[in-house]
Amino acid sequence: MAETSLLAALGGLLGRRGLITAPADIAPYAEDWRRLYRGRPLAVLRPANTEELAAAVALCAQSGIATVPQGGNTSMVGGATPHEDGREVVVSLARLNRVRALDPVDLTMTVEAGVTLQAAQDAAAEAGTLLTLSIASEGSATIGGVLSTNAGGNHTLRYGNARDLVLGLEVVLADGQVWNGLRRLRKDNTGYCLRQLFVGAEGTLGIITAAVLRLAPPLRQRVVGFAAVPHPEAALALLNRCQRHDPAALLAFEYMNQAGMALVLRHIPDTSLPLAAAAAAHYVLIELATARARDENGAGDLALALEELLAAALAAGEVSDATIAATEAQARAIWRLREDHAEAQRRAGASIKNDVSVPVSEVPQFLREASSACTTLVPGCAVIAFGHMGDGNIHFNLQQPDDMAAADFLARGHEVMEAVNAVVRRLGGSFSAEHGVGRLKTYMMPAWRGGAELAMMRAIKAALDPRGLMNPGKLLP
Ligand code: 2HG
Ligand code: ZN
Repeated sequence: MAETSLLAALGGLLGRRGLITAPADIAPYAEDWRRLYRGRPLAVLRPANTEELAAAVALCAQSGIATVPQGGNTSMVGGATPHEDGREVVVSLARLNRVRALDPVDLTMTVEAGVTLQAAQDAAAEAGTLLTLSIASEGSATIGGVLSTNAGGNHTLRYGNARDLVLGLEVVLADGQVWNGLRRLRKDNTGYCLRQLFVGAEGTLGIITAAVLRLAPPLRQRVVGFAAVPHPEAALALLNRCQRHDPAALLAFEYMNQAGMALVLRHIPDTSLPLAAAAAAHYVLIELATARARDENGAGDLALALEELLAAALAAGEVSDATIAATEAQARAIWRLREDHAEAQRRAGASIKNDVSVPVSEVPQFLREASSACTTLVPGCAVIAFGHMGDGNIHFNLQQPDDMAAADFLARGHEVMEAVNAVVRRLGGSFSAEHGVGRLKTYMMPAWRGGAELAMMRAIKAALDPRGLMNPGKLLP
């Protein structure tokens, strides 16, 4: 089918709301959040339901047109941005936005791919349950995207990654077939675990249209603390202290350095440091939470527990200053200091991002070695290091030097990422912790996942998408 007849057929199938072809309307779907890539898709498809999407994928396959699924378009690695060749359509899942079912007894919810993570969290909370996944971009990121990238975020140390929440999936396959695997069972040993193939596949094997997610009982107490620490080793000792105190209470343990905090305070309105002392070199955010209520005598009070923990850490020299949020608003303000790092970096100019993980115990060593490697390579650049220290995932990002053009700085990207990756490799870590491989990091796959591992991935790709029409050029080199 020629492109014009394909577009006519897609128009007939999806209707006016379901097909976008005007260049101005396509533009927002053609560029990634970091503005690293700008593609030229043939069209943007906005199907109203799974059946429409399946039929559209079949039509595109007949014409040899590839599909690029897109949720909230918050990828940090260009995973949802089309190429420049005009042989791809973007598939927006935005209209698949229903919570199909929620069962507070089973503790499961069945939710469509286009529902934002925040809307899914809200629906779970309204039913007196908890959807445990939490990421900075949850207001825009969608269920389809967080599953396709196996997002991690703030609560991994307690509840695992997106992958760990998936009980069932519905997927549109490369030829337009629909696989309905929306089972909500905790035990189901019936061969290969197909759903896990699609989680983290970044849309290269099929398009996730709905999922059954595992829920948790709601948290009855939550307390957020914020502390200045003298060095990363002290942060690690504090993490260890929290875990020894009560591993079941720790919900989040996040790290931030001074340069990142300075960017947030400069670029994000209405932010301020909640500590009395002047700026410190390193900060941590600690959140404790439990499903247990405190009893009338105050036993099991988490705020008290955190106060004692921080006092002991202060005495041991692990902490130089600390505060505990007294209200919901204060807790939210502390979390904003951490979660607005990405937005602050975007407003500040060009950045090179390394979403890496190392064993938790190696985080201090990693920070030291990677910082010295990068500042040697690009003198004057700011090291913006922050992230999910409790699970070993650090966002080791660099900000362009004041006296360097953005393009010149970004041209050093590969070199810088290789220098960071060399440290990560030495410490037994991963070059892609939670954002995925996308388009940015495909070239790294052979060096990190070569041999039998990459061969198995290619075999799976060839079996499920023999013509290479599912998000081509992403994940696999
Ligand atoms: C976060 O933890 C996100 O805020 C974004 O994963 C990290 O901008 C980044 O590198
Ligand atoms: Zn993160």
